[in-house]
Amino acid sequence: MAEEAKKRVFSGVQPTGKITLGNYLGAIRNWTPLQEQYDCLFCVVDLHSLTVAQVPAELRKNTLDLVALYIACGLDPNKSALFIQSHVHEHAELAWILDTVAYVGELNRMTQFKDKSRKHADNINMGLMNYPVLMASDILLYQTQYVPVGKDQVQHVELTRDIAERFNARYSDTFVVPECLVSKTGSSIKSLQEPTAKMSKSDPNDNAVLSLTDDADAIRRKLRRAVTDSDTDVHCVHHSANKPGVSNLLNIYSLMSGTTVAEAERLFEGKGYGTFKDAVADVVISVLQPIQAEQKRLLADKSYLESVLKDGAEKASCIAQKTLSKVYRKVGLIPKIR
Ligand code: AQP
Repeated sequence: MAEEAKKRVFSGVQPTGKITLGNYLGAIRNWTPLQEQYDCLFCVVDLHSLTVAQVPAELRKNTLDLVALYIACGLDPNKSALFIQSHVHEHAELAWILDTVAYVGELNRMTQFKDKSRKHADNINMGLMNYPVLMASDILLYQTQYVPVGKDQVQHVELTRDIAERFNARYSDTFVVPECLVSKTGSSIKSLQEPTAKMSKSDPNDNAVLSLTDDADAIRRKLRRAVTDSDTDVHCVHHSANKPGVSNLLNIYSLMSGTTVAEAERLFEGKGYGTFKDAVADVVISVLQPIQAEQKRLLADKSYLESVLKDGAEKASCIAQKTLSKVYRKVGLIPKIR
């Protein structure tokens, strides 16, 4: 009997700055176990990052740093295709076709577009509005079944489903309609300074963000300064609206140590915030230090990283070409004469 084809998983992170603990717990860390079961493609979505102003040299550095970080976090190039979005030109080409299927009204309603338009009022470019269409292209190009993302990206995956269904209804069955995989616990890590807002790598307040490359001193300092509450004891209901700061730290502690939030609460019951924050720092440092060492080692081996990226782009291109030529045929474009 023929072996059943593995279902496909696609996800990516933008190289827009230092990768945060939110990106790690909401996305990258959850990708690693999926490699055993699915046909996985993980991408550094550099084209997306151009929707906000980037310094070209920094973008190049951030992109390679992120590739090395993926591997250091446990993504295995022998199991998954690891590649850079701009190395597979079909992403941008399919996005153009999908642009003719997506409606301005629905793009206008996207929360991220509204947030980023507010934050970058001097640069509300078409790319910022089109971001979800490029993301739909990333996903649909690979006939993806599952998209593991944090909560903030769920709206975009839902739009991707709408676009896929609309295209399929208009031109006959073409795309797999993907589903979100959102982890129950790490899907929304909050800012250390404003714990009702998400932790974001583009946050201008460095104290609000735990970056995966922060050294032990920085991690401890930022956690000590993290906003908690006026009480002195830790006894919070998880995700309590009254104690979002403590709730966020308990969530981080539990995810990084492998205990449940209830166990963590019991452990710190009656203890002051100072002891609690130091314990959170200890566990964050102990998880991040080996990742940082491995990332550093990989970055020193440029030819290895290049070979990973070459293989990843080849594998991705193979699938992408098939989907794009099918799409071009369906919409009525004449295939190139070879
Ligand atoms: N705070 C978070 N908690 C859980 N998951 C998160 N993700 C982002 N922030 C958190 C998830 O990380 C993946 C990659 O995100 P992205 O780089 O594509 O863009 P983003 O969602 O806009 O992330 P940032 O950090 O906020 O980037 P900037 O500041 O550049 O906009 C996604 O799966 C996302 O859900």
